[in-house]
Amino acid sequence: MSIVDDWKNELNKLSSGDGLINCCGMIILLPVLAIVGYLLFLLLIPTLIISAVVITCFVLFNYSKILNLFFKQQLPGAIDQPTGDQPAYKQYFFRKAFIDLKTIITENLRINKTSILVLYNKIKQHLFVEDNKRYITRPIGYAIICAIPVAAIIGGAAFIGVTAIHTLIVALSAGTIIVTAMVFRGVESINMARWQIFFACPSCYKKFSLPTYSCTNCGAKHTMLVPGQYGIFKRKCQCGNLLPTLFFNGKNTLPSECPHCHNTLSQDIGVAINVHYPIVGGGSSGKSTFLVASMLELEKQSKQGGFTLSLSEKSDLKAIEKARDSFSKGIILDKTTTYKPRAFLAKLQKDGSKKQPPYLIYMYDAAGEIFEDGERLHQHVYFEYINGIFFLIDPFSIPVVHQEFEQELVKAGERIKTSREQPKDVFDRMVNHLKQHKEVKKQKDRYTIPIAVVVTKTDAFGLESKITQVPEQKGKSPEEVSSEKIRSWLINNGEGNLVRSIENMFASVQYFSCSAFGHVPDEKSSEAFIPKKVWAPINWIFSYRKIL
Ligand SMILES: Nc1nc2c(ncn2[C@@H]2O[C@H](COP(=O)(O)OP(=O)(O)O)[C@@H](O)[C@H]2O)c(=O)[nH]1
Ligand SMILES: [Mg+2]
Ligand SMILES: [Zn+2]
Ligand SMILES: [Zn+2]
Repeated sequence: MSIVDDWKNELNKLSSGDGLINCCGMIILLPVLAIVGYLLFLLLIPTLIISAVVITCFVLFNYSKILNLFFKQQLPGAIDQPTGDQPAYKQYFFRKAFIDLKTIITENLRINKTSILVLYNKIKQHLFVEDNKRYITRPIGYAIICAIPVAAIIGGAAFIGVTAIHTLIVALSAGTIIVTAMVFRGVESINMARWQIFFACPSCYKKFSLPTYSCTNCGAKHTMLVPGQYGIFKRKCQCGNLLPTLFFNGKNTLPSECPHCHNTLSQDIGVAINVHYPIVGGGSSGKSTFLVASMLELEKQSKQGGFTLSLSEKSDLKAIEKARDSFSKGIILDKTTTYKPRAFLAKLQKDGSKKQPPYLIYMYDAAGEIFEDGERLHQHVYFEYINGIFFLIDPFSIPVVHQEFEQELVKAGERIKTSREQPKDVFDRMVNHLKQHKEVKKQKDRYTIPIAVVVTKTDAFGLESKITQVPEQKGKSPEEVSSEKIRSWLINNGEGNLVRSIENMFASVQYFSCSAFGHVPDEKSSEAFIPKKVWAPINWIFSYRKIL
């Protein structure tokens, strides 16, 4: 029997009887009813309050119970797993927190619902029994039943409140983490920009925003190892290994590769100030030999103090060791030593400048003939970020000079191999190529990057003394005088057009002469090669970026 039927029966029982009795009954009943009603009303208010408090306490108690499970990591579905585009675990507040929040809400709802049902049943059991206390217990029961919806609303509000606070904490924490991560990312970007550091691949020459890093434990590839959803300072790899996300805590010590060509990258890329210099010249003008000689010169200079030189790539180290050996025996470098599809990397750390990052010099062996070939143009993409050019001129590729030494050259044979390409042709092709790279800065129509024009192989036929025989000019530094002399020599030998073109296109030009070998190679002699005047153009170009 329902509570309402029960109530009707009571009324029916009270209202049975006839006229007068009924009337008397009513007279007695009305004040009684009024008193009962009043008592019920009095009862209802505290009942409402008590029930609301009890239910709110229930909600909070249930929430704390679930929270306890959460802290003990016994929540259902507590197992975390790697998600997103990185092989790593997202930071708690970016994945797990939301799963936990959902679990906490559903669990809370379930427990609260059960609790209310239990309460309702208890009321029914204890307050609606057919005994002689029923005139007291029932009104209390009814009062409680009336209070339940009100209490449920208050309890619901408490539930929503608790959940909202929880959600807010999760959202705020996630927000704080993202902001902190962005700050650290920003600091590192600003630091890189301050030193003009960027990522450039020495193999495919493409610029990129971040290398792909590999986990030292499982080898998983992390394409976006930066502070963020996966962690601020460290991230947990799929294997559980913690990986640093910033350079200041050792990110660059992780194995890394170029995101385009997947070639391995040196640890110094991204943390050293990178500067890029192509060595441009026609085939056999002496580029590869000049590159090797310049490295040996750098090594020699570093031994005299002022800076430390280190080669970060194994292949470069091997090439230099082989070259050093050849030079010490006066043997011409073989093609395998001089063949260089990758940029040569040399790291220079100035003494006493620990606050400043070291310099990472990229030297490119830029064969002139490649400029002709459209398909291989991509091989020169580094032209967009070069800091200077070494433009090599094989003196014997100048028609006038070639003619002058024709007989000697025939006699020398392979000992003095000459370039077949005229320097002007190589220069024009290079400039055409440079024009395609709009990023290369210009001022008043002239490129601002310095160009060192280097006449090579001056050991042959007493060329060095011939060049320096040009009359001296007063009031200039030895370097300027030397530059003037070489410039005049070029003009006097029919390269006036080339000189004018160079000076029309570049704002900073200096002329140099050198011998990468120091003397004409001779198979019968093992006299060591000691590069002559190779240092001057390097020193001059480096001065534009204050490298030394
Ligand atoms: N005499 C002399 N020969 C040189 C010098 N530098 C390079 N060569 C020779 O010139 C030829 C071409 O040199 P290489 O460096 O391979 O030129 P690349 O094709 O421009 O890389 C080789 O036979 C070298 O031995 C130099 O300073 N003196
Ligand atoms: Mg070469
Ligand atoms: Zn690459
Ligand atoms: Zn791993």
